[in-house]
Amino acid sequence: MAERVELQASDTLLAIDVQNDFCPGGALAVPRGDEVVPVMNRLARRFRHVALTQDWHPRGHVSFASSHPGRAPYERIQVAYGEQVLWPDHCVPGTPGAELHPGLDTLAADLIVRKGNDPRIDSYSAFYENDHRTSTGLAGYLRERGGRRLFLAGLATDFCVQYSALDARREGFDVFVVEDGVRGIDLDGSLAAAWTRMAAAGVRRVRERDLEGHGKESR
Ligand code: VGL
Ligand code: ZN
Repeated sequence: MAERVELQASDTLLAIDVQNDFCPGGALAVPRGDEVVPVMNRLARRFRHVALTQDWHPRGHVSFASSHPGRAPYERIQVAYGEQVLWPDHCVPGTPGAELHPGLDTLAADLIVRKGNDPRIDSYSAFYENDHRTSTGLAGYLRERGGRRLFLAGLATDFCVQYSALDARREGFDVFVVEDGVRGIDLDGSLAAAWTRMAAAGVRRVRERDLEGHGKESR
């Protein structure tokens, strides 16, 4: 059942990894990933607070298959903090793939969080790197600003959106994922598993049209 949600001035829109490498033509293209851009732009106009994330990996990053001789993208290996999926090189600072999608309206954003900048640790989540211990500081930033509701959209549903949503719940936020504002990679059923795990954690699944009102006007 769709629920209707009235937007409030203290709500934050968290736009996850809307970067060229995750869009068609990019190094780690999410099918139809670019379709989140117009949704995100419409959403951004309705929130007082917008934070963006960028996946940001130095060359030789542990998550790159190219860093592990003999390994291919989408294989899994064991690293210090557990299992790691190996990816094509992506979101390397200074490359066009790391840039936010050129159609994304970033002017309203208060903050850009970059994650995965440690060559030894991957970071799907906007809050914690994949060792689940190293914080990006985002939870503290959001708490200091006061709101407790986060609305997530972006790429990819089953990786960075999912990990961010689950960590946000652990940090005590009320979390909504805007389903028409996300697209998934779907590696071995990971997309359905992600929705199941998010629901079990109390993440609420909404559509753009279920959101009512305008956080910007309810000052
Ligand atoms: C992502 C795989 C590797 C994502 C980032 O943004 O979902 N997925 N790095
Ligand atoms: Zn990455």
